Amino acid sequence: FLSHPEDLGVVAVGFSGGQCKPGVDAAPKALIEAGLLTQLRDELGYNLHGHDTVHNYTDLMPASDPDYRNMKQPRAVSAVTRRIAEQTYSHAKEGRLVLTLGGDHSIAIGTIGGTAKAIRERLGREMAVIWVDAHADINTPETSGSGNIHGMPVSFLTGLANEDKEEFFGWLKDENRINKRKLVYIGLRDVDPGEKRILRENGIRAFSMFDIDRYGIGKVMEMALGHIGADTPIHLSFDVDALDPMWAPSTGTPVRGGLTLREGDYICECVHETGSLVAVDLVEVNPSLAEPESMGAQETVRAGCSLVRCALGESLL
Ligand code: 6HN
Ligand code: MN
Ligand code: MN
Ligand code: MN
Repeated sequence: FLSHPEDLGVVAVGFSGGQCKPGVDAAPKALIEAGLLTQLRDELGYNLHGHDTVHNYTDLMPASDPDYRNMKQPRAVSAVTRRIAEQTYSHAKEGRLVLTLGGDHSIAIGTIGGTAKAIRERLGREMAVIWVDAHADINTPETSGSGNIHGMPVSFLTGLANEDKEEFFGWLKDENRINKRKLVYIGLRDVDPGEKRILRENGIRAFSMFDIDRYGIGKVMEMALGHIGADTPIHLSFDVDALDPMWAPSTGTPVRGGLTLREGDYICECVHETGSLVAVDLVEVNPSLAEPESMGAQETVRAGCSLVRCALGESLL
């Protein structure tokens, strides 16, 4: 699906407005300083594009941003994700693999919105999304208890949440949306009651930690990729909190009982192995949440680097 599979479009997103804890905007810098992009270039052989800037989108910040339909900072998140969608779109339109380093998970409205549109235009295809997360992030503004938009991106992307006003995600069109039948979750263990109802009523395929314990990660990946079907472009959106806090403690909404680092890497390796990967997001690394002496921030950054390298083919012999 990629015209130049060795060309990698990088979007480094220093944005934290989809939730309330400062620090997640510093993740791209931390990941890059840990050597991630150098490794992708020197060890994995990618030609990097757009990697020189960490975007903070300050020019898009509204002077005032009161809640709307229960959403916190809706104008900022809408404007920033709209810009991100333009960025991922232009990389994907060139046939590049797109890597987005978040940032909180609200940014997936932009990353997926942009690649979905480019894949439709270039290939005439609907892309699939593999969402790896402790959470389902499929609250509508009305079902959300927190009002944090990082808990809502999938509802906007699937059209389960809708809004006409431009400044509140009204810019999202059908061409940006994904088919809920081509969406698969892996790693869920903290899903809100309203989200469970949405998953059930819409028949959305989800593999929780229960399924991973029952079947093992090997079988779960077989079933997840089987659901998507061979030869379908895949966007992988990986929330680092899918990993157990033992491996990724420095994140805004940690939940115990998660994936081992090895299981996370395996998910990424399997997706790479399909040859159908068109975009990867790594989100919710927040280097300022762990106690400095615990080394938790460094551990989380290292885990994030490992996931990205595996998704981009490090494990191939
Ligand atoms: N994430 N379901 C909770 C909420 O606030 O809607 C948590 C969301 C977490 C979002 O981790 O990307
Ligand atoms: Mn090329
Ligand atoms: Mn998430
Ligand atoms: Mn999460």
